[in-house]
Amino acid sequence: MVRRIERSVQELYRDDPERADALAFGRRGALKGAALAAMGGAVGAAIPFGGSMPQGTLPALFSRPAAAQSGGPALLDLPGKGPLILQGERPLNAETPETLLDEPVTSARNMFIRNNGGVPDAAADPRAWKLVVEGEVNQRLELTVGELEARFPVITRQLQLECGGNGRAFYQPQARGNQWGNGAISNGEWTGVRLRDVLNAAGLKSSAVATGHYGADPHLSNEPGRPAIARGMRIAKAMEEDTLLAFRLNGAAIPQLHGAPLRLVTPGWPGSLSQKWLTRIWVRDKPHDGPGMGGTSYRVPVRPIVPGSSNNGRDFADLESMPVRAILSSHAHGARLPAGTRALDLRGAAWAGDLTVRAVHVSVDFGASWTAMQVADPANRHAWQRWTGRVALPSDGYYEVWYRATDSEGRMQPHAPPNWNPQGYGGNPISRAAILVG
Ligand SMILES: Nc1nc2c(c(=O)[nH]1)N[C@H]1C(S)=C(S)[C@@H](COP(=O)(O)O)O[C@H]1N2
Ligand SMILES: [Mo]
Repeated sequence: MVRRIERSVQELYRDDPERADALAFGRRGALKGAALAAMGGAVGAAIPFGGSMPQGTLPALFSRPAAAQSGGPALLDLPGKGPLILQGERPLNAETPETLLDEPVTSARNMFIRNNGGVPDAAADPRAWKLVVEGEVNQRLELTVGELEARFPVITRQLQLECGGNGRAFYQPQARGNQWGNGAISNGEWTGVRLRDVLNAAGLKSSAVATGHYGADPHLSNEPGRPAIARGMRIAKAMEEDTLLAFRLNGAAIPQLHGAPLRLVTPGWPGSLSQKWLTRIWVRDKPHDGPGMGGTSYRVPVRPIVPGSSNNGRDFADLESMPVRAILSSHAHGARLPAGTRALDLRGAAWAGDLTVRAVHVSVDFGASWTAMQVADPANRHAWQRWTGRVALPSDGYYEVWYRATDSEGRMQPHAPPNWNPQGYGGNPISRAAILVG
């Protein structure tokens, strides 16, 4: 009997998770007796805290592919880059597994890759690369990278760069686009000049309300002059002290894939505002309208819409500061630890767009109790924050490490990704990593 349920639960979780859930939890909504044993059979171990497993939530082991599993995701194999999770080859997109984000400063090797078009050829003379600043300015400027560096104060900052669609994979029904988990984030150390200093040198007219950004990457159609993406932001963000025109990453030249020789870094806001291979800033007298603006692009509903409904973006607003999120970098989802392991020393990072992170909590008993982790201050504003902490385990078995950050305004990561939208922006649910001991 138990064996029959066991097999069916495991298969059902794969084929029909809702029925599996109903079968395992029954009418009382709690996992016990034969059903608990069956669930243990399905996850491959006893479940010490099985009594508090929530109904209606797919066990983490079945809900997220583990990189370690056979049939797991394809990995990137490219000189200079780590084994990132391949999301697509044309355009080239790859996500960083959380365990590769264990470095306090993200190496170029481990940075996620997000392209909307092609990757342009490397500039023959990077110092001679030109940036044009025009539009609602008193004086149009044309500056080389060499001139930018010579003329304006050069600063270095650790800055979070997170794709607006990070966490998209958690939306149900599925949202359109790369199915990022939590790994479309980096915290590199960028060197450059402030966009604000350059805009001030050009002189903003009183009509200047927004920017529009252009880069040298070709559109996938190869149509000359057609931008792959050209987004823009409110002038206030452009004038913030951490918004950089960057020409170095981690003390070295920026790799070609990451926007050499000049890119914007607009920390805390959707990564699409960090234009790579930057050639032109167009200062606008109205919100920018390039590809990637308007409709449902990088925009979220002002009032919640029915999940899965089609909507052309009426009553949507641009996603600006990114929501709070934590990653776990010390243990891979699906990891197996030796029998007898009685504590987990956990590490990770957390960030919250323009805000900071006040707390990170971890639960290993399906949310019945939470342990506060130690959260370090950011290296500077807009850098992520590292967290560490220890949780005890009562015995061998199947655990889920649930990790959840709280921002400086008290907002926590929710249980389910909030505010469903067609392109899946802002999905920051509590994360769950399956860990097997013994
Ligand atoms: N020119 C250009 N800049 C771009 C993009 C692009 O396709 N073209 N993609 C943007 C998006 S959507 C993101 S999330 C970041 C990713 O930066 P990375 O590839 O260096 O990690 O670059 C942004 N800048
Ligand atoms: Mo992005």
